[in-house]
Amino acid sequence: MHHDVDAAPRTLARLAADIAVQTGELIATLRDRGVTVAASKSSAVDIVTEADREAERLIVSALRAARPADGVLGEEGTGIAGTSAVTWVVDPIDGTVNYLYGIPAFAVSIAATVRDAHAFADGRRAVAGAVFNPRTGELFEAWEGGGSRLNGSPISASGKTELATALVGTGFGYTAERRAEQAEMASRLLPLARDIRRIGSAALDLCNVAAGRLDAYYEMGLNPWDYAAGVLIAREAGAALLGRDDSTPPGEPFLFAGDAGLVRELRAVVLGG
Ligand code: LIP
Repeated sequence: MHHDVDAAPRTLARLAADIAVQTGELIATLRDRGVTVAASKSSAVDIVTEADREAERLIVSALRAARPADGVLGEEGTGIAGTSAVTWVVDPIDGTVNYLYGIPAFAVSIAATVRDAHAFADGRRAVAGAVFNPRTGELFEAWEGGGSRLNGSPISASGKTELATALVGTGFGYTAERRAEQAEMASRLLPLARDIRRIGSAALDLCNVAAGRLDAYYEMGLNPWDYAAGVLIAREAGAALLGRDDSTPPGEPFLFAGDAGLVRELRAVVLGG
């Protein structure tokens, strides 16, 4: 429990969920009207749409109205330093390429985080969070010590420990150099696991681990907004979150999620150990 937080984590989770659903409805409406690429970021295929930007404006406005002293960090450029112990870390559309192509695997991710130098690579730890996929109507939410829920019902990770029968999620970056490195990792893993899934949204991958739909997930090169809410939802559902080794916090460069024993075996394969 972070004693400086001036609201119960459960209250923060409800706020995150309410704004995530409201924003999800907006991006679904915008998608139905048609979406175009507004700009590219790290590469020609790392894209942002006007919907990303409009959704982030909605999230920031709603958070500032409800909790004006909090900070906000957003994928599309929001960087507000607050005066409270809480910084909101938000991804208005996680799974942007799926969103552009109309593949129904994208989500709004909103996390209330506090400073924690040891929990994750970005020096923050979510105490409450929500991930909402407007296409499936699935709202994942969690708060520290409160467990994880999917549309209000408790969920738990699979607890699978055997790699050979594990379904493993992963993702790939937006530059050719990184994708070549990630391809080598995936090629080492593919013969040794049940199968691999590349769903296209880190937030949904982590929620799938929390719901037992994936036995494990790993990715290299995620940003804090990709994982901030999902790691809390996965952890509160019983998954372990590990970095590139047991003394390195998860996040950037590596994040692994699942049963601790399974993830250590998975990590050794992926990293070529
Ligand atoms: C995406 C992540 C996904 C990763 C993609 C991309 P975005 O975030 O959720 O796991 O593989 O490369 O980073 O760009 O859709 O917000």
